[in-house]
Amino acid sequence: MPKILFAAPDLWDEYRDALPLALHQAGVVADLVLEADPETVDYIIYAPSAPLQDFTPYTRTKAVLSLWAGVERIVGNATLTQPLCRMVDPSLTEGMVEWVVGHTLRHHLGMDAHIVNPAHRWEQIVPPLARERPVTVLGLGELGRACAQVLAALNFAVTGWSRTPKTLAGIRCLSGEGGLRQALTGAQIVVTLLPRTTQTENTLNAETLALPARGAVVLNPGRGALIDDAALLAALDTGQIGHATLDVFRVEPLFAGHPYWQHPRVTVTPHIAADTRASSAARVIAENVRRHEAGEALLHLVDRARGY
Ligand code: NDP
Ligand code: OXD
Repeated sequence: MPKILFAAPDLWDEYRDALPLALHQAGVVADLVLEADPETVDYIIYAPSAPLQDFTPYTRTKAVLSLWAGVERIVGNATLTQPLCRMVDPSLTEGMVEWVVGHTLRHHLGMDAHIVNPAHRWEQIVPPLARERPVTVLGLGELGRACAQVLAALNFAVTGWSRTPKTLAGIRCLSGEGGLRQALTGAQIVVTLLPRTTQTENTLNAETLALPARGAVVLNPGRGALIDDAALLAALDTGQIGHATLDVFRVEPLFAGHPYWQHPRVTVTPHIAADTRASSAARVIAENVRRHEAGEALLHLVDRARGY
């Protein structure tokens, strides 16, 4: 019977029912524990809050299964030699699509002008149709692709950008360093859904923030480090960027007094764009344990060299 160590004790209340149920439904008979002699552990369920940092003693462990999609805090851990799987979960994707579409529509339709209108001004500013609104999604992975596809289904003029070339119906797909300039030039809404790696750090910087259309909106539900904060604040101050809606930050929680809290053209959401929901995430974990025990390939393996 495989032993599964749930290494994120602060999340146990959310998973104490969901995981046994999911394992049962997957037909996996396992010993699910919160503590164990490392040498006896077959699988580790991990989250960034996990106190576990040294994987060296886990000599028998077959895989580390992350409850988070982003793995930047564990992927470089030199003691981790076991396969690492990240979270790819339909509920996470659904949540991200809702956040991105909601905030895109807020800016596309100019909703703020009507929601906060203390002077009761009757000002008929008709927004363009979505087909006339260029939206660029940086990152065409599990989350970026789903967002781009839903935005395209709403008729937005969507461009997507990724590391490797892609073909997606109804989306202009660009890739590589050369494609970034083209992807950003003239964009009116830019969504960042890249992982944090050494290559993606400061993807939006003083130079690249100058490329979108004047007054463009930045939506960042990816990672704080994708944006050079000082460059973004400067671009907001000049009006080159009209608004930034930010869900993720270099240091979280965003500290009181951070310029983003004060800026009139910044909306802060507190890393809630897409939460990992225990019931569906537990099914992803259980399926991976089932697969590995059955000799099938693990799903959602992280490529250490790529960093995501
Ligand atoms: P994926 O790994 O599925 O996709 C990553 C995408 O980024 C891929 O398209 C990849 O290109 C692209 N990419 C990576 N590096 C580069 C680069 N150097 N240049 C161009 N493109 C690059 O990740 P997900 O879509 O699942 O998640 C994206 C991120 O979203 C996570 O890493 C995490 O940081 C964040 N996230 C935030 C949440 C929140 O609540 N705010 C919740 C969950 C995730 P290619 O396809 O060619 O490999
Ligand atoms: C994740 C996140 O990576 O919540 O799963 O940001």
